[in-house]
Amino acid sequence: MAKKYQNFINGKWVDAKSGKTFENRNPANWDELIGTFPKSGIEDVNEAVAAARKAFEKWRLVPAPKRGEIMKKVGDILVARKEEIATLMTREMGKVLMETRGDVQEGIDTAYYAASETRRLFGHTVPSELPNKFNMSIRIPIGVAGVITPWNFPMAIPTWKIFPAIVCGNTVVFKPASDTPATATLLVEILAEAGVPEGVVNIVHGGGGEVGMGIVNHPDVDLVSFTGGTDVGIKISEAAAKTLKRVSLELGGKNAVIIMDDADLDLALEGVIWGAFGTTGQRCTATSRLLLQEKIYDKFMDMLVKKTKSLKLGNGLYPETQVGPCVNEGQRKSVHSYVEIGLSEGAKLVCGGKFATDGELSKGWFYEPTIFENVNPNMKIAQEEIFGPVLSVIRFKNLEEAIDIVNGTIYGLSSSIYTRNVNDAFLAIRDIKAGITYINAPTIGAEAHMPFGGVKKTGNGHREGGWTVYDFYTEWKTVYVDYSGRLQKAQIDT
Ligand code: UN1
Repeated sequence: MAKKYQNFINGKWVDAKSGKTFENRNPANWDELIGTFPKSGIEDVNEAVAAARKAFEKWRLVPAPKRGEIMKKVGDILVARKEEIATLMTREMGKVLMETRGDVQEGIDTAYYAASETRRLFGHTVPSELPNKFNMSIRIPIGVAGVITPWNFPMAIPTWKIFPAIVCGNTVVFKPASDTPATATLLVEILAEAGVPEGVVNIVHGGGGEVGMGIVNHPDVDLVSFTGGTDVGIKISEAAAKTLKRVSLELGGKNAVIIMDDADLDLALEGVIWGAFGTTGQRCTATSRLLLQEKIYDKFMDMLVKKTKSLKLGNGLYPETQVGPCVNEGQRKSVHSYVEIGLSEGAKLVCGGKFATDGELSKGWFYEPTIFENVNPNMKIAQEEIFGPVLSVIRFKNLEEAIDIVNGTIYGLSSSIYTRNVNDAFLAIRDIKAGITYINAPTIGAEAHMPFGGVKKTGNGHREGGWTVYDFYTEWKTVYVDYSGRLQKAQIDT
């Protein structure tokens, strides 16, 4: 019997008020049911927000280092249960075990960073312009945070949002993607086990329309953090404007790797394969465009196609598997529709381009790793986020032209250049319009203690990760202490 999962509201596991449920199946094998989950509605959201609001009044008064002690425990439990979580995650969304272990590790790193940050959370003290007066600015918690997360990093991304939110003294209503509700539930169980008090973190399962937008529209939710598609991000931003919520958006990408003639091609090959086909291309940081300089074009294409054809698809639990399935039927269809668009635009398909259905693969959403060449930078396959194992290859003459191509999309998340020329590396750092630039490394591989996010339509200016995310989850209070014993008038008593 598959497990029956529940919402967690005010410290209690409960069904959706409507009693409705939805199923979650293994994308590598549809016959395997992971569990059933509550299909919640606005009444469940309301209850979770009320619980979070009530819990906030106590939680905000707990000294930050005490909140940090709980966070340290969360990290320790994640370490102890890493293998169990990674296995469940692979069954639930398909990426290979090595990667799901990495996903949990990102959560562990985020936990320990958050724990240590509770002994900093620095403010500023600055001199006053008046005598016997003291000026400082301090960070204060904001209130109830709505956290809406995608399925491609079912542990890492929720931890990037929930951990800084709660160590700053906020409380959380968490809506995970409906493709990865089991991993999300484990995370909430672990938070409770580590001693996070009731109501501080609540999870409400269900669809984006009802639960997600229910959170965004709720007048008692003060801030929303969302990772997902750009279209949805814009809708969230518009809706949240009505209640003047603070919103952090991590949206699409169309990340490119530039390979210069002088690059170490073996190193670049490994990076491109990992960036384009790791997580089956389902990362917002995935390598989706490959720019090859003229002289190495043919040689690198040969190496790339050979390697790509050798990739082993399969169930991510098997040690020999290198590429797992797409997460669900809709995603695989969408990937295939982009392949059809590429063909109709006149790009040349050099490998892949179809469902992978041999043997055991016939029961999962597998898609062959796909490469297009002769891609014009303006084609749809070179402009739109595909979120699957499809790589578009573009030829260029010089660095200036390459950087123009890289910058020629609406997105600006990750980017990379392979070169041995330090001058070219620094020109790329200066001129590529992206939140992240890698030198001699692929477009994926962000570390938890560094700012993460993008420019242009990849986001709205906030950063996750590192020290920067703490600006999102706190409000500044400015404090003046006048110890002169008389009325001092700023700007007037000069
Ligand atoms: C994402 O793709 O949504 O850098 C996040 C990386 C990961 C995080 C990716 N550490 O690819």
